[in-house]
This record gives sequence, structure tokens and C-alpha cells, in this order.
Amino acid sequence: MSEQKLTTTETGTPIASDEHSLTVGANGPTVLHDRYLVEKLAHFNRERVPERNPHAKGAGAFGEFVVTEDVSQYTRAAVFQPGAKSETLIRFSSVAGEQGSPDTWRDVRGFSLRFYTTEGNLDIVGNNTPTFFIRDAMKFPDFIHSQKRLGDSGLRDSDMQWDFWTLSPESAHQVTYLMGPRGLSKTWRHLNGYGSHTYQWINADGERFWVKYHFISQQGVEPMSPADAERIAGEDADFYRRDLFDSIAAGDYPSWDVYVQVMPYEEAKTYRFNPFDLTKTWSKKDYPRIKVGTFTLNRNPVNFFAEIEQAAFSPGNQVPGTGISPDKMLMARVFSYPDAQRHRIGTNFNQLPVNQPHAAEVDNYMHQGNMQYHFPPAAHRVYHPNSFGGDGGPAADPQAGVEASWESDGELVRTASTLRSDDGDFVQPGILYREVFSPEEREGFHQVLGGQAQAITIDEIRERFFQYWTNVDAGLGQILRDGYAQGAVEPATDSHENT
Ligand code: HDE
Repeated sequence: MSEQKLTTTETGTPIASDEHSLTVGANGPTVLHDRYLVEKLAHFNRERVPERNPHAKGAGAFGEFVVTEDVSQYTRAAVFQPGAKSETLIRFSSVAGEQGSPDTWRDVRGFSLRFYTTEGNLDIVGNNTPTFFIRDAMKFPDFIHSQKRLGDSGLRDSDMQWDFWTLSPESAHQVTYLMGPRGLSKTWRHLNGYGSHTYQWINADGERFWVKYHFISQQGVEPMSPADAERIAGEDADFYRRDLFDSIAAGDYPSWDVYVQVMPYEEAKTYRFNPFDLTKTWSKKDYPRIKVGTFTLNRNPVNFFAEIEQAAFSPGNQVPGTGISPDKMLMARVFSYPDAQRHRIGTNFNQLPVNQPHAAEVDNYMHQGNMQYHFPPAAHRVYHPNSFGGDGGPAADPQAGVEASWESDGELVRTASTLRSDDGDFVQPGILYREVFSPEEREGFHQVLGGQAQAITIDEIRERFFQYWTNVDAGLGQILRDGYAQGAVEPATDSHENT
């Protein structure tokens, strides 16, 4: 046994009891000047920060990324140069469920990846699907509301989920993924991650490329059956969280290979799909995956709250040689994520150990705010420009801070992006259903959708549901209609679940 340490107040003074409040006699009233009791109860009342809305339930781990190939012709980012090694942080999550929700409800899974690079933190905040439900940020709160809970009963509701989806045809590709095998993974270790959006890379000569990130699981991609998911939701609501933690604790380190699809800058102007619309994927025949390296998760958090709950990711965390693209969703996310962190955690959220850069310095002219922890030397001025040279503070350098860029001109309008030749909402989901799903996966997909049809209680919405899937594939629509008419499709065990 190690030496017993003393319990103290938050300011380090030893206290007399862990169990008894200070009272007037053994049976008398509790006194308010029991400073430790008041401190302990007050702190307890403040233990929670607002949970993420969405992506509340999750967990994560630290690891290392190693670049095994040479992609320096596409990016100057230090993190992607041959042989570079960087510390990483990942957080997996489900989208709709709250903090305590079962891990194995059918859902898209968040795949938030941070590289602590020598040029600052790079965050790729993606999912286990290469697409998304909507293509304009204006619809995001409505979308999430439809997947969460009704205003009156506080219940989740198939009618509102399908109401939103069927009124939003751009969702069809992602909903096809969600209702297919990717909606339920065997574990978090058995899923791929995707940056989903198009990002930009810039090489040392200033040449620009559009890229999509793919993180391919070395454990393989394996689904979980709806029946297992239903059972496990009851037996162990933290199944994925436990699996990840236990695997790493046992030295069974999961890893993912990092790939990019690279599109030359000019080709984006004429590609047959809008390459900045994340309801679409890029054909791998047109843009094959190019390997970059591998990351391995090898370290569990020491403290879940400090290191995972307070992890503050943002797609705006880019480094010189990487950047965002004109994807309307991505541009809005760059604003929205730090706003969420300021609300959830506070002004100086980036000063927390998990969020501060681990391999780069921070220096600028922002200061103060609640919970300021880091501060510069006394000579550091609080304004720029100043006449104190290096001692007075940092200076910006356009060559160091390379930023993504693209041409842009036009009137301010509120309208959808211009459609390309193959931009139909139902083209790619149809291909996914017919050509990518195996016969068994299609069968499982029919079962899941059969259950969903039964869970819808409003005829008009169910009719739109049949039409939506008919638009994806006429045969699929017919199978679902016939199944419903005959009552032949058993309610899928996960009929109440969704994103
Ligand atoms: Fe998010 N999203 N999102 N999202 N998202 C959040 O950020 C948001 C979108 C994703 O592990 C929130 O810190 C908007 C796409 C993940 O900590 C919030 C839009 C993709 C996580 C937010 C999107 C994602 C989040 C909640 C439409 C995949 C978990 C609290 C423009 C490519 C991050 C927070 C973690 C979390 C906003 C769309 C993935 C509210 C406005 C597309 C993995 O800021």
C-alpha cells in the first residue's frame, strides 16, 4: 500500500472529515460556514458541461500517425511529409443519442480525428460514411431535431424522421448507407472513417488539389446484426466504448490506413458531379485512393472527462498545406464548431491540455477571458503592431500561413448550387443499392426498411417513403410496397432507431 494522502479543499488545506458535515451538536443544524461541504456540493452541481448537440455519446483514445508514402507532390503540410510521425486523438460517437444512450442503436458514427502536428492541430471531423444527409447548413438544426425527440412527449419518432428525409431527397444517399450495414458496426474498431467533405491540399510550389480523406480499418469493416444490436443495447449500453478501452488496455491496438482521393484543381470545374456536394462521392475509378500512412491507437485517456468530453474538434483546424473547400456545409462548420465549444466549455477551451497544440507553440494577441491559464512573458505586448520587436510578440508571415483558396465571384443569393450532369439525388444511392451492397446486404436492407415502413404511423409519410425508395430503385420500391401490403416483412428489431 502506498502512503495515504490527505483529503484537502480545492485550495489545498487538509480537511477533518470526508463523511461528516459540521453541525451544532451531533443532532443539530448544519452550519453554512462548513466551507468544505459547501465547496463539495457546489462543485458537484457544476460537474456537467452541456453535452454535444449532436454526437453526445462517444469515447476516444490517443495514438500515433506515421506517414509511410510520399505525397509531398500534393501537400506541403509537415504532418504528411515522408516519415513524419504525429500524436493523434480520435473520438468515435453516435449522432442522435444522448450521453447515456445505447451504443448499438442504428446510427451513423462520428469519426473525429486530430493530428497534433508541428504546424498546429489538424482536425478531420468526419463520419463512418463518405456522404451526408443534407447539403446546406441552413437545414442542419431541422435535420437534427427530426432525429432527436418530439417537443411534447420527448420521444423519438419514426414519423418525423421519415417526414424530414422524404421531404429532403438529397438525404437518399446517406440514408441508404445508414439503413445498410454501416448503420450498425461490430465495434468502432471495425468501421472506416471518411472526411466526407472535399478539402484542399497545397504543395510547396503553391499548386492546389482537392482531396477526400479515407481512413480504412485494418481490423476490416464488419457489421452487427440488428438482433445482436437490440440484445446488446439492453445488456451493455456502453458496448463500443468498453470494446475500445479494453482492446487498448490489453495491448490490442487498432489501426487505420490513411488514404486520399486527389482531384487536380481545374478538374473540379467540370467533373460530372459537383465535387463540393457531400451528398456525393467521387468515383474511385476516376480518382483512385492514394495511400498516405497509418495511424494506430495505443493509449487510453487517463481521464475521460478532461480528455474526451472536453475534446473540442473543429473542421476549421487546418494547417499550412491543407484547407477547406467551397462545400457550403464545411464552410458553416468552420464557424459552428468553435461556437459550440465556447458554449460548452468556455472562451479558453483551446488552452485545455487535450486541445492545446502538443507539437507547436501558441502566440498571438488574444488574451484574458474566463479561465485563462496560459499567459505570455511580461514584455509581450497586447497589441500589434508594436515597436518591441520579437520580445513584444509574434509577427504573421504569409509564406508560413499558407491558406486554401479558390476563385469566387457573383451576386449574393440564396439558392442551390448549380447542378452538374450526374447530380441527381437518387443516382448514387441507386448504385450503392444495386452494385455495392452484396445480395445478403440487400436482403438485410429490405428487412430494416420493412420495419421502418411499419413504424411510420401516418399514411402520407409512408407513401412518400415508398416513393423515395422507388426513386432510388424501382424494384426496391416495389419490394417494400408488396412487403408492407402483405404484412410479410417482420418489423425489424431496430425499427425505432435511426441516425
Ligand atoms: Fe457536426 N457538429 N455539424 N457534422 N459533427 C458537432 O460540434 C454541425 C456535420 C460531426 O467528436 C457539434 O462540438 C453543423 C457533418 C462529428 O467532438 C456541432 C453541420 C459531419 C461530431 C456540429 C454539421 C459532422 C460533430 C456538436 C452542418 C461529418 C462530433 C458539438 C453544416 C462529415 C465531434 C460539437 C466530436 C459535432 C455542427 C454537419 C460530424 C453542433 C452546423 C457533415 C463527428 O458544432
